[in-house]
Amino acid sequence: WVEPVTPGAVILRRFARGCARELLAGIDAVAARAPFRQMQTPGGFTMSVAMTSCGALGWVTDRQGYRYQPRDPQDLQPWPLMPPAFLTLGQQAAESAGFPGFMPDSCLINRYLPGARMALHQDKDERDLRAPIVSVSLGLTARFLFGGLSRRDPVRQIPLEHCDVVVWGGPARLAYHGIMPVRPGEHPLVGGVRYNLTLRQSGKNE
Ligand code: MD3
Ligand code: FE
Repeated sequence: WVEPVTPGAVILRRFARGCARELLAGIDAVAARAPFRQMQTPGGFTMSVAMTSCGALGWVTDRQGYRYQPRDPQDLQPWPLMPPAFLTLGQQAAESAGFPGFMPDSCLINRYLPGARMALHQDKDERDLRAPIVSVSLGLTARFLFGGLSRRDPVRQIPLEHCDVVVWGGPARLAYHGIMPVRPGEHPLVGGVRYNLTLRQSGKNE
């Protein structure tokens, strides 16, 4: 079922149910080549979320700043190819939400162990902010924080559960958002962890 969040954003509850195992196999395949790592923020803090990427470009952060780059900074190799199941799901979700022609060139994979969180932020490192972002939650439930276009706008908490897919586009694309610390638990398929895939069109398309 479809749950509107705000203009431009919809939650497709359980949309990934049919492909969860394939997505998890894709995560394992990517992580075998480009392991999860906790990156440094430009301010020098270590992120509690561990990340890796696949596709033509991957999102990285270090003391130099945030950016997308074609190679993994750990081994200077190109990022792993995007698993076909990621691309198919992302395109189907975007289309269902009213964004046909979504061509993601990057998927950031976030891994949350208990206690990991993501502070309120905007995603604005992508070159074309007209393209939506598709996010897929797997494993432990998270309390997602959703604010407005200003950091001072009120923040809502929305639970995101296993196989929920959210499409963020239009006026929601630059909204502040984050994740509360993940609580310990055990998911029958995924174990004691939460994964989030975010499919992005990070470079220029045309
Ligand atoms: C709203 N990830 O990777 S997904 C991120 O669950 C990120 O790992 C969170 O925020 C996570 O940048 C939240 C939901 C999400 C992703 C991108 C958005 C919400 C968004 C972009 C714009 C607005
Ligand atoms: Fe984000």
